[in-house]
Amino acid sequence: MTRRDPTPAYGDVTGAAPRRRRVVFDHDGAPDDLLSLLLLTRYDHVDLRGVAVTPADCLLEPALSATRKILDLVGRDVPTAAGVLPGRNPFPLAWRIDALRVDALPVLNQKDHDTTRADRPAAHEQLATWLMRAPAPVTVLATGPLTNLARCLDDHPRIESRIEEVVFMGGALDVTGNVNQPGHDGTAEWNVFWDPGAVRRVFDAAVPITMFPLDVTDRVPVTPDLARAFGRHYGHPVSDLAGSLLALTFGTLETTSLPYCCWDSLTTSYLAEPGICTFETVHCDVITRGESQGRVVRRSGGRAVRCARTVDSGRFHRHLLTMLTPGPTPVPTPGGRQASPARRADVGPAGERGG
Ligand code: AGV
Ligand code: CA
Repeated sequence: MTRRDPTPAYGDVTGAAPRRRRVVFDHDGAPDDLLSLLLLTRYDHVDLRGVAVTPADCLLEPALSATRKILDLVGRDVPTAAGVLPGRNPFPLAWRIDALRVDALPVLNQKDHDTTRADRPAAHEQLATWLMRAPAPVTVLATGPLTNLARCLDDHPRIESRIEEVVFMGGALDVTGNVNQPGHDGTAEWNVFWDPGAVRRVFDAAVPITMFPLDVTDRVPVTPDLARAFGRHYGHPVSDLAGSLLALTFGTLETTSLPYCCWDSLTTSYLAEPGICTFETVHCDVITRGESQGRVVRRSGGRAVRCARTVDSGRFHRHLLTMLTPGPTPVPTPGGRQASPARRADVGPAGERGG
């Protein structure tokens, strides 16, 4: 398989307006994925062409329902699709049920929603259609496993040339993984572990890949200060939802001894403010069998992947607050300093802001 060098025209890192992108989003329904969806809808320069839900870190039905309710809340008419492909290593049910809680949040149930919408065709088929129909190559943002994309590449090899960049939350390069399962050595990150073969398939494709491994996402845990900052904007649907999604992550440290991080939302922020992180090109491989399955390793001669290496966590927090709250607010920074956001999104109530 030929490999294109992963050097696409990345967004400006100097703070100027990000370039326009067509985006297809494939997420797996955890609170952080749904926060990412909300964030993505606030980016004026992003033309969101479809949202697929992978049934990995969620129960499919409530995650799909919550996805549609979020799009409806912000007045966006974007097609959705249900992932039907299984992963090899299931997520803990205790995490997957979070989607039921999100789907029941009052802010997402201000009116009756149509629950009879058809979910066909399945996400991996729909993905091909979205990519082929777009007038120019599309960014695939994946904050869950790469199962749909991998199958789509197998079934429709022509889509390769329709992909501008794959932006993926996954992997753990020089840090410990977050999989704590019998028979596993703990070196893998969950999105890769769920379907290691899918990551191998995407690594084999001639598409530029930008990856956000645990090395960098470990640096952006959900903090009480960040979650509470949204309370100051109580009454604004977008801020309420953002704060509620963050609140739902509390208790993770107590039950798993690892913090809940802004894994997916940091990855998503790259589309708007790529300068929040710095990057390094790493030659990678993925282990697909045995006790290290799902581990992404450095290997000379391996697949070149652009990996996020450092993050300005204060800037990331300001980004979230700027994009997801309606008005000026003191923005807490990790060092306790106060900084004012550079730009603020219009975060009006449902329907105020069209797609
Ligand atoms: O490994 C991080 C990925 C991200 O895409 N997910 C959560 C984010 O959506 C899996 C995950 C790891 N630890 C978790 C996870 C936890 N404690 N709770 C829920 N999901
Ligand atoms: Ca996820």
